[in-house]
Amino acid sequence: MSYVDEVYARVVAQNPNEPEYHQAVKEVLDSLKLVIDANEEKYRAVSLLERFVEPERIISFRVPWVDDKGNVQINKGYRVQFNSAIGVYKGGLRFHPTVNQSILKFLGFEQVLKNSLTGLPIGGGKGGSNFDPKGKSDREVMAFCQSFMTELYRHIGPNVDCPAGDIGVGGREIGYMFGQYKRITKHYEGVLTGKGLTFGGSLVRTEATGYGLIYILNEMLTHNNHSLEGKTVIVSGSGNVAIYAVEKLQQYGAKVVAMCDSNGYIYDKDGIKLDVVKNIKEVRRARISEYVKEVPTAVYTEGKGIWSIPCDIALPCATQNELDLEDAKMLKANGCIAVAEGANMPTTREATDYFLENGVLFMPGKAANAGGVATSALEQSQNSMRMSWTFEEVDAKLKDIMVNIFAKAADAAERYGVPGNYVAGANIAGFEKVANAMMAQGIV
Ligand code: NDP
Ligand code: 2IT
Repeated sequence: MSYVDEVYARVVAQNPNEPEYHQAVKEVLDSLKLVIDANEEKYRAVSLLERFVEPERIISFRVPWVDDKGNVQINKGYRVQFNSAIGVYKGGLRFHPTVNQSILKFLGFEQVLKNSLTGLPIGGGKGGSNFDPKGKSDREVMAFCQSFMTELYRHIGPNVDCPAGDIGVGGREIGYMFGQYKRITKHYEGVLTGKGLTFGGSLVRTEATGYGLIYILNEMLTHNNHSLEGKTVIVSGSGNVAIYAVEKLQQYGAKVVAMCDSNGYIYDKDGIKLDVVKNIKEVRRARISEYVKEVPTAVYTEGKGIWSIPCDIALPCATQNELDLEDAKMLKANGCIAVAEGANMPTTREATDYFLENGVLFMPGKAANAGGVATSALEQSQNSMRMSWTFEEVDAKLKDIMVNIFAKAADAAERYGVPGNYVAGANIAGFEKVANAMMAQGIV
């Protein structure tokens, strides 16, 4: 058995019932095969791959809090500190009822390679809770965040581990957690990113993942003789990533015709009115179905099905495994030329392979959505310097980082004889830096 297959078999045997984690590891190891085979003896001698797939540490704790009716609620809390070879653990916190160890390990594993690709000195981690912020009052969300941080604070710090937002964790939650961290530790420091602008947040962090996605998409299209101008686009989700992807797409002259949430999707043939979506999602925290009340010419459909709408470009920006083989075939049949992942692992393995084998340009999440964490790292830098850069300065750095990520993925794909395969390219380029740092630091 090859070294890669051996390590994958070991991951499956030692981590039962963790399908998302298996999926992420398999995709990465498969595309690293060429690199690993070329260095097999060197890596085997120090069990590099076995260490690469094993989180350095997983912290798991209970989160008790009291709801508005006076009932005691208990949730699970986690932090996966995956790999610190190239920097302080960095990665988001997800609050969603589906959160479990498998999902956080897959996200932490992806984060290690993503953070490496940014070129910035950040290690990889991920955390969160099965708490569902949906339908909770502000006070309940605050009570939960304070309790969560009362345990988490002892495991994090600006030179230890620096969490940020993800699904269900935005500016409101980061604010409550920052307040509690400061209260407990008496340290005013950049321990979380995505903070409000009045207390250490960075301009562009809110927009960064969505904007970065479009910067790298634009780069991929340009290199393949296409452009965004006049293209019809579907963006799934209607959260932080989706909203700012749509904003930047519209600035580039593309037309977004569909968005969704977990209940259903909207189709607006005239182009999505983003101010309406922002008001529904960012202000009222309501459902996307409300859109058709304000734009009666649009259509709302309950349930899945967003990928059945014809488009030139598809950007999955909601959650893992939201686009499967059937969807991929439908997109291709309808003329889709490019897919870029705003979310983490939104495309199933079968669908990814289908795109790659059928000439659809495909940019994987660890490259495509790295603009968020990259701008988080820029926030950390500003906090350390006790300075803040202007919107234009941060945006220019973000654009540069995304252009560089494209170049790294494209170059690694070329070097290993799979030109245009940005999945392999991103995995290889991300891995090379981490592996090099791990080799240099000995058996730790
Ligand atoms: P938000 O919580 O802001 O938005 C998530 C969106 O996805 C919502 O519209 C939500 O709908 C939808 N969604 C979530 N779960 C499901 C589901 N099971 N089925 C269908 N729709 C669903 O999260 P973000 O926008 O921050 O994150 C979206 C994705 O981007 C995630 O995969 C995240 O890991 C990734 N990401 C985020 C970054 C960031 O900076 N925020 C950085 C890099 C990646 P509903 O409201 O109904 O739940
Ligand atoms: O998946 C991700 O990259 C994020 N949720 C952002 C992490 C961060 O530290 O900004």
